[in-house]
Amino acid sequence: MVPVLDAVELEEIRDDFPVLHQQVHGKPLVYLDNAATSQKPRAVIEALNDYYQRYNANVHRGIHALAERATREYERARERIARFINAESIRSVIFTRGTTEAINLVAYSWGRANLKKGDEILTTWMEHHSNIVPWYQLCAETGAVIKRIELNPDGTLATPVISPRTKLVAITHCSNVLGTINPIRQVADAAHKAGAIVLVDGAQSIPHMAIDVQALGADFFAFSGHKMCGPTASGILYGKERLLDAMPPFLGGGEMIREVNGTGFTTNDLPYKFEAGTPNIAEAIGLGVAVEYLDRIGMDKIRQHEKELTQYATDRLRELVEIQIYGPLDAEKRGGLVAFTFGDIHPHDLATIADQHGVAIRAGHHCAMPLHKHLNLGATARASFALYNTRQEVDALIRALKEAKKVFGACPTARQMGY
Ligand code: 7TS
Repeated sequence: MVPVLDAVELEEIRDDFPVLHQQVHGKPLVYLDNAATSQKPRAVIEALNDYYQRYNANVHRGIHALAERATREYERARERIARFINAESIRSVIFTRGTTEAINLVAYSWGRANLKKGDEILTTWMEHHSNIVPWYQLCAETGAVIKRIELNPDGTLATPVISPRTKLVAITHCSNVLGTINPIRQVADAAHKAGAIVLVDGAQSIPHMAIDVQALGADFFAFSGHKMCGPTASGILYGKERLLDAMPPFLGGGEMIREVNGTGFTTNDLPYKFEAGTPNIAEAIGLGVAVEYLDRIGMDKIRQHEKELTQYATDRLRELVEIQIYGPLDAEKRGGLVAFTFGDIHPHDLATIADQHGVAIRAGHHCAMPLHKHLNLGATARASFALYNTRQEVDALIRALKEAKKVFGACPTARQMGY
C-alpha cells in the first residue's frame, strides 16, 4: 500500500518542527508522547513572537493601532477555529485555557443551573480525570449521580443505557489510553431522544481527524490547543448558542459584563460572557495559526497517515512475545496511540530505557485512574503519534523495548518484587 504521505512530504513536515531535530542521550529524538502535548511548527512559534514583538496590546479595549491589530488577530483566530470545527457561529466558540477549563466551565455554569438531586450524568470508564472530577464535584453539590456506559472486552464502548433521569452524557471522543474512537453521533442521537445533552471531550480527537461538531451532534465540544500543534494554555469550548445563551457566566470580571452599577451587573453577549479578564491573547492567535497549519496539510491526510502508523506500530508491537495492547487492535477504530504492557517490566522502567534510546513515551495511569482500576492495571506505557512521526521511529521504539527486555528479562520481575 502506498503511504498517504511519502518520504519527501513527511520530511517537509518534520522540517517545520524545530524541536524534532536534536539528539537525546546521544540518539536522535523520537517523540512519541504527543497525547501529552504535541510539538509546535515554526509558524506557531513565530506567531507568538510576532505578537509580542510587533503588536502586544490588550483586546476589545483600546482604540489605538496596536490594540486594534491585537483584537483583529484574536477574532480572526476565533473565526478560523469556528470554520475548522464547523461551529454553529463564532458566538459559540469560547476561548479557554484548554479542555480542563472548558469542561469545568460547563460543570459550574450549566451544571449548577440545571442539575438537581437524583439527576444522572452518564459517562464512560475511559475518561480522563478532567472529564470525571468536575462531575464528581458537581454531584457532591447537587445530589446528582454518575452512571457509566460499560466497556466491551475489546475496549470499545457498549451500547449506552440512557434513562429518563439522564440529563448529561459526558463522553470522550477518543480515549487517551485505549485509543478507542467512540460513536459520538449514535450516542448523541440516543441522548437527545431521551432529552439529555452531550458534552464531548475532543482533546484526543481533534489533533488527529476532521471534526464537524454539528455532524457529531455535540452540544458541547471541548479541546486543548497544545495537543494540536498550538500553544499551551489555549483551548476551546464550543457550545450550542441556545445553551450558552441560557447559562450564567462562569467567572466574573472585566469583559464578561455589559454594564456594572452600584448594586449589580448585566452580562455581555456571547462569546465574551464566558471570557472574563484578559485572555491568553498570544496563545489564542497561535491556536488560529496551528489550525491553519493543520488545515493546509489536510485533516483527512493526517488521519490516514496516523492510521497507517498506528496499524504498523500495533503489528510490530505484537511481534514481541509478552506484549499486551489495550483497546481495539484495528487502527480504524482507534486514534493514533497505543498503550501497552510488556511482560512484567514496569511501564516506568520501559519509559526510562526508551528515553535512554532517545525515545519519549509516557508511562503511568495517564490521568485515567478509574480506567486502569477497571482493567485491573497499575500502569501502562503509551506511544502516541502525530502527523510528523515515521515508521523508522516506530522501529526505534521496538528496538528500545527489546533492549528493555534484555535488561529486565534476567532480573526478578516487577511482580516478584511486589510492585
Ligand atoms: N481529555 C483527554 C481525553 C485528555 O487526554 C487530556 C490530557 C485532557 C482531557 C486534559 O487536557 P488539558 O490540556 O486540559 O490538560 N491528556 C494527557 C495525556 O494523556 N497525557 O498527558 C495529558
